[in-house]
Amino acid sequence: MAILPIITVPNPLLKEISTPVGKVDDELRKFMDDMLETMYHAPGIGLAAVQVSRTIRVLVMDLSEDSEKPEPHYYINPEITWVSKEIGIYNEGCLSVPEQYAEIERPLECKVSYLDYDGKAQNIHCTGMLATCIQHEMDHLEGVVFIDYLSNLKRKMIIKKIKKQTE
Ligand code: GNR
Ligand code: NI
Repeated sequence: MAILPIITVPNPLLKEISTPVGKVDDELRKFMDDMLETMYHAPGIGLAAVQVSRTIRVLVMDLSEDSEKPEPHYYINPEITWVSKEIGIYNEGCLSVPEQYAEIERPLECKVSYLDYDGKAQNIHCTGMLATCIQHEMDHLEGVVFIDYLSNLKRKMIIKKIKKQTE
């Protein structure tokens, strides 16, 4: 396993649309294990492949509490098939926007179809933190980061701060 470097805004890769995965094989599984290790190390609760510089439609997530045993989840070629009319607000962060947080509105619930670690098709109904996190991660696959929902001024200020931090 390996810890991969996580890219931060304004890296132009974060604006790319990720490509569907053709085949769930051992090379992909090894990469997803590295993504998971990178996410735990950060630490974070989710990670999209583009955040470690690979523009493929793969997400990893673990929403278990620190005290519980780990519950890794892998989502390959995920698609949102339904969203609720009800909207929720959550104070979101992102490993590609370090130490910056903002209240973001999203549908409270959604349904997602995807391939799992074994390449098997799955369908889930997401609520709570899972719904928030999976929508945040799926935005990454479309080249969208949560700060893209903020005003131009707020976004510019955040990018300026991060440029200073990473100089
Ligand atoms: O670790 C993360 N925490 C988080 C908190 C609120 C809403 C979304 C997230 S996802 C984020 C990890 C990340 O950047 N995934 O892309
Ligand atoms: Ni993120």
